[in-house]
Amino acid sequence: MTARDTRLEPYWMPFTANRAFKQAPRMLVAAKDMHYSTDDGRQILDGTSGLWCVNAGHCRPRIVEAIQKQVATMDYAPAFQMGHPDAFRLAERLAAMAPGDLDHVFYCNSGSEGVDTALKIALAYHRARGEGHRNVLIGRERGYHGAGFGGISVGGIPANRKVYGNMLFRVDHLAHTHNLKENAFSRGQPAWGAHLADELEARIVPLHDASNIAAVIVEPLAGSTGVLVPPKGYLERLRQICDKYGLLLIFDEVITGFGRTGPCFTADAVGVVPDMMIIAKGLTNGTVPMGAVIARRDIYETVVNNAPPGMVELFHGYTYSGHPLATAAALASLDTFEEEGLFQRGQELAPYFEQAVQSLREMPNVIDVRNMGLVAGIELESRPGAPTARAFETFLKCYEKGVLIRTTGDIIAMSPPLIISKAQIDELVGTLADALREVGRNG
Ligand code: PXG
Repeated sequence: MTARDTRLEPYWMPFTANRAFKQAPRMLVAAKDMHYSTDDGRQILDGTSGLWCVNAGHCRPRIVEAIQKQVATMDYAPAFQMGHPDAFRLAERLAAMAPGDLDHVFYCNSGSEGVDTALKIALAYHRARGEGHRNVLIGRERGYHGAGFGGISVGGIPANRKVYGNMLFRVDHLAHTHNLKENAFSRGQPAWGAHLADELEARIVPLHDASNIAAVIVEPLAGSTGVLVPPKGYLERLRQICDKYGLLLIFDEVITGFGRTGPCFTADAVGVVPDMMIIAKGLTNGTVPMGAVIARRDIYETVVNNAPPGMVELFHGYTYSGHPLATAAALASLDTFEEEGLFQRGQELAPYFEQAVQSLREMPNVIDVRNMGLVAGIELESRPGAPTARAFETFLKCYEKGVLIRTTGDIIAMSPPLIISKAQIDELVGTLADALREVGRNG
């Protein structure tokens, strides 16, 4: 039986136009390094690291072997009131990699669960400090924090609000930082926009009163809503204001972690230490689902030391927290990143990547190109009356031509594995340029 013989109807696909897909499916059947193979025998250059997660490239031997070995040795270990050594080893390594005194790691299975976990830890922390009234959570417009009710509430995506409402009602949002008039075609962090952080102090703190606000959560670089690169000084300013009013600052580094914007974390790239960091995706190189929250020591100690001895301190966790396959995959992924110097490699390639993607400004309908590290967003002017059509046609054309990109609205995102070569950057960007020209001819 080939993939083509498979009945497609029973699978309700996530974030997918199900009916259109099932009429013209795109099936991937294998992957190696920079490429996918399709069921009709084509090679597809992976310009998106899967969904922003396969940072070291596909089916890397060390990671594959570690997972195979682990599943044959101990398939599962209970996560509550029991441990296994790799969960502790991984926490120690992540603590060493994380900035500042972020040195306690709570495991979950996805970015969405990581977001829920961080928000709950923020509430638990303030309660342990005797400030349980601090329960307002501040997100940002155009923020994406996964698909849970917590994440969609602090997130800022209108389509989520429209269908699911805003079920965490003690939330507010900062304005997003996207501004084409001021920042179009910025290379790296835009110069304009640090002052947008001042809204936290000027509007949000006075409105809710600082004594009621638990935390501010932002993606240091917003990925899903179109690669919004933080203006210079913006995250620094958020940090200062959070410090001034006792608000926790949470960086959602689900997309930006593990070398995407340069160093391991974007917190490092901008020199800002948050109070908690959410990671997932690249943590296991996309192989086994895993997320985690890394919290500052004081947060852990405050919550833990506030509970009576012998009692569970944080009423939270998942059956698969620290799953042995995930910890094995994560340890092997960190080994691969380290042995191959992949974060360094990404940083060295970034100027070449920037030069290549910025050349796309000459293509039809392109109204912005933005980039940082090995991530780029190309914004197209929407076709009148048909928003998203241009970008999606471009995606389909690229796929026909053997290149995988991602689109959101009329924005194209590229986030290739850090093992990409210069020739492959040329192929990725060259193919996209051809596709943009062809789509431009359709109007
Ligand atoms: N936070 C951020 C910043 C994310 O980007 C999540 C949380 C949720 O992670 P999980 O593992 O629950 O999906 C994400 C996920 C895309 C795309 O192409 C982005 C994500 C997922 C799938 C596609 O924009 N981000």
